[in-house]
Amino acid sequence: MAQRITVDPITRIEGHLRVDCEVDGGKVTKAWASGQMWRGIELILQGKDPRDAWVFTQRICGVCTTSHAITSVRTVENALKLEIPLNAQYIRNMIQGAHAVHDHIVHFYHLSALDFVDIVSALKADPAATAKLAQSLSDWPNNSVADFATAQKRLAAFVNSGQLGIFGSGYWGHPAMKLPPEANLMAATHYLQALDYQRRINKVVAILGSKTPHIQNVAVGGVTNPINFDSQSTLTLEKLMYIKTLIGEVGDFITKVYIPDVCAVGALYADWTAIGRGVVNYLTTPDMPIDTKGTKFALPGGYIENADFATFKPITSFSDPYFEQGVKESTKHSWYETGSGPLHPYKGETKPQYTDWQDDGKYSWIKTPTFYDKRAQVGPLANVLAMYAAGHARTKFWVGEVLNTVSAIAGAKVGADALHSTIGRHAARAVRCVVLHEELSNQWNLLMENIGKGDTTTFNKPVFPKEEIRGYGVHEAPRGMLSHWAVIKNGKIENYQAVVPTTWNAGPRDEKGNLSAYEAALMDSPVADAEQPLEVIRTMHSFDPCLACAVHLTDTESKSTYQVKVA
Ligand code: NFE
Ligand code: MG
Repeated sequence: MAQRITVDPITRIEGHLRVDCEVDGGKVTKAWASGQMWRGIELILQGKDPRDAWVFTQRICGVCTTSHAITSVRTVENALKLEIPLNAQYIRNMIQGAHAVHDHIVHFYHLSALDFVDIVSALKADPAATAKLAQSLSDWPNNSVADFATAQKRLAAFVNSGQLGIFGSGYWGHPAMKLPPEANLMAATHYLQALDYQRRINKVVAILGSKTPHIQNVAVGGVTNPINFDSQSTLTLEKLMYIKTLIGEVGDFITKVYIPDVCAVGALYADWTAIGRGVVNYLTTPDMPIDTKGTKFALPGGYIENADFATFKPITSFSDPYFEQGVKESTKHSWYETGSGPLHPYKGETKPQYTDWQDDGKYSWIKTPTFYDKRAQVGPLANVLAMYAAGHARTKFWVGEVLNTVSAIAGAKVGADALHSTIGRHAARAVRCVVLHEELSNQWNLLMENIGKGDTTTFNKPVFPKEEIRGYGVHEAPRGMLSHWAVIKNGKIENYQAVVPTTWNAGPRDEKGNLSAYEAALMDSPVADAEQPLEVIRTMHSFDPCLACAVHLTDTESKSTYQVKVA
């Protein structure tokens, strides 16, 4: 008989995600993903000055704050057909690159590695054998016997205190945990080291953005960082050199720790390359514009259908009609009025209509976006596949490196098809992280060169016409393609819609009943113990859910903090 599992909320994500599954014969046979809160930021924006929208939209999330800020100003700039000074593009690119590198490191180590790594088992490891294992993977200087012994003592003190704190609800000793104690100690030690490196790269965001989370330095028309090497209150040479140092410090951590760890987890959990495939239409946007008009990019993007590289269609500019015309959102299964069917975001409506949970009806606060009426998966995997299909040299290089390393550790050839999976999403995120890190250095060089030419411009003043204008902004955020859409009249916002990465991946069933990427990825997943659905959590975490973004919308009912219900 089928058993129903409800995990509500899923933890180690942002926001309130509920997942329901029916499990029969040890496998998932039905799945539902649901956003459990609503805030209505799209409605708050109506009537506001478009130059202020970024300050509000940035509050959609506490994680990808920079993403919503930058996307919002791009939206208004697109409506005004405003060109952006090169310095402003480079500074924004550096902020988004540094932010994403921080975000990807945190996601792997702090939000998801413990789905595969058993902290309690790490206490049984031999530090000398752990050092041997780690040194066989890379020459990272902090892989010494002393490093592992010290980390193990810290963990033991924590576990022996009897209060596991943030590690309290992990499924330690679960039958699906397969790493030997040494691999667990290696990863747990790197978990602690990663806390330091994510902080260093996030400093780049704080310096350029004046603070993080929630940067302060963007404006419709550019950025508010005056460039003047002679004044301490501006972006000085000293600050730029410090940024270069911070970028340099994090590079080795990515190539010598993050990449090898993901490869080792991928190889030792090779069965997870066949789980969690889900929706394999992939949508991603080009990003890091390197001209003033948004027509040339450091990083390509586009659409791939049905996991087939041959179908790759690039998105070529920040005003490409191919993207602009392809997006619609359905509310058939969401807690909003349905009206006459799916709507393009310029015409998008946000009229809440709560019905309680209905398996076959409405069951989520998330809307359901489609691209030319098809479901799409967004995120680092989509991004890496599109950059690969577009021939981006460094992406091709790093995908090759990762697949070779995984094959070497696994002792069997692992091909690109393995990427369409739960573990593939982690591998792709690591590839994206290193590619972004390299591009971050390039953007620093471009900025320095441009300032060297005597250009210190960072802002073009926006002027709003009386008549109605509309525009959209896109950005490849850490969790995937983000777009904002605005209709502006007489200098005021008439309509504003955000179609967010987690909205793409986690929206409920579409008009035709097709599953979201989250739901589809859960289908056929093994579940060894319905009371401890670790496998479900692994696949959900591989997407790096952000429900705050997905519904951009406060839970007024208090809920218990963590429950798994098996009916
Ligand atoms: Ni709230 Fe976000 C990212 C955006 S998410 S984290 O990345 O945009 O779906
Ligand atoms: Mg929306």
